[in-house]
Amino acid sequence: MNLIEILVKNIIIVIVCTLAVVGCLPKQDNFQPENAEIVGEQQAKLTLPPEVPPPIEREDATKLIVDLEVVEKEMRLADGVEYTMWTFGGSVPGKFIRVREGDMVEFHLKNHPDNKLPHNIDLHAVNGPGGGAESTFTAPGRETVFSFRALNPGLYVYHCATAPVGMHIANGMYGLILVEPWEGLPEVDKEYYVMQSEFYTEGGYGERGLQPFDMDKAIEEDADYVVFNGAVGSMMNKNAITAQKGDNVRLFVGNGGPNLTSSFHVIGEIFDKVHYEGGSRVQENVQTTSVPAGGAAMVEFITEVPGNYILVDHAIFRAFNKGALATLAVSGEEDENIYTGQQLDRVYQPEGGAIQELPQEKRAIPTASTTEERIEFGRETYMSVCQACHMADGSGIEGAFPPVAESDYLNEDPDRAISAVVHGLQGEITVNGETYNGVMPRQNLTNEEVANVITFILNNFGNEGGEVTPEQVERVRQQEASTS
Ligand code: HEC
Ligand SMILES: [Cu+2]
Repeated sequence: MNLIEILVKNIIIVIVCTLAVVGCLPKQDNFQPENAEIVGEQQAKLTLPPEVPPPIEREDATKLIVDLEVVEKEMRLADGVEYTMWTFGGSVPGKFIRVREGDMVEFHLKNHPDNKLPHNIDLHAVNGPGGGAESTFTAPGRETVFSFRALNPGLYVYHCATAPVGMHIANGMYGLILVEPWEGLPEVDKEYYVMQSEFYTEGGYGERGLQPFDMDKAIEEDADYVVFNGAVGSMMNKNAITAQKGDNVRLFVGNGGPNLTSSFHVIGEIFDKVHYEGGSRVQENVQTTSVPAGGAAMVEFITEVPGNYILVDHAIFRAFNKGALATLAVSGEEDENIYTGQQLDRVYQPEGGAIQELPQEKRAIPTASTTEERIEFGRETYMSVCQACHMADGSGIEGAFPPVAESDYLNEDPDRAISAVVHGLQGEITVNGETYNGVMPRQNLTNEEVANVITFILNNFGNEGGEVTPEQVERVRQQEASTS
């Protein structure tokens, strides 16, 4: 009786297994990507950051053709700062590639004839020597092709691996490829592509002009810029990424390095889910996730409260002094049941109450010869130094950073504004009838730069106009710091 029972059981198991392998249902447990039948072929749709191609809806695995062109060109790194970027697809980071587990990816790497150097590609999603690098060494004016089966679902970095590898990566040659699991990722409302990386330039942060790559700084890991999506402010103001209150947002976060690990954080959000290291496991309720150089993570969260959420590398000097800031703007109705008041306060003043001085750093700045020039140079200083707190339109942040737009505090006595910049400012002040009691750190700017930036503010944002000279700044600098 026992024997018969066992026999029957085994026969049933064998039948069930055979059915599953034959594949009456694309069941996840039995899906074998290497054996998935390839049906037809398709051109992959690639996207520029911060956009992500739509989820894959196909029934079958397919031959997916990816065309990626390397383009070397000058691009904006910060306001007034250009850099010769080497790009995958014309952008830094390179175009986002979305494939599905089981697909046979036919990869075409094209090196534009105007380029100066050979390049290749190492996709971390590839099982095979060099992740494809060995098969894709491509001289200018040539195209190479290789194919790989997408075996491991996850989010992967790709990068150039041509010697000197560090230099090719430092010049912008990285991006993300998503291998969607066969059964797909859970549906969300918004998906964005965010990739951190550093730049090493001969001039310091903000120094104008076309900046060459600095190999010594790169070896020392002494980055001048740490940025999201290839430039300071690439996702701020009118380029901010957006969501509606209540949206489930998924960020595909990568780190191209070449050297630094990102402490990726969104100020005022908690990641409900993190596919840490871009893999299959999910951690829940995470504040900051580590994204190593050459690594990635998928983070998901629901936007409960409207407002601006700032993406940072929480190695915080990188955020406020090297450019690692981006904005997610969430629109919708307030919900006091979840949140009221004091937004952003803790992070903009992480070191507490004392006035701090920024380290001395020399930079070459041009001398303004007209008021117009002063305003123009001042705009650049404002956008690189002041906007982090006072916002691009001068509106400030309620309860934390006073507006410099239509500011009575400023218009009544520009010397007070100069003093705030050269000495720092703390203690209670009243701006347009609102009380602020924060700390503005002393800014390490030359008299010329301060004159420029205050003149810029006076002549913008609905203020009353006027010009501040470097001599006036020097006079205020000699006075005591005002602690109102
Ligand atoms: C780290 C954040 C931060 C940065 C960067 C910053 N400020 Fe401020 N600023 C503040 C805070 C906070 C106050 C209010 C201080 C207080 O409450 O005493 C303030 C006050 C001011 C005021 C006086 C009040 C008003 O709104 O008119 C002016 C003018 C001003 N800042 C200009 C600037 C300029 C120009 C820059 C750039 C060169 C700059 N700030 C950079 C935080 C900042
Ligand atoms: Cu390259």
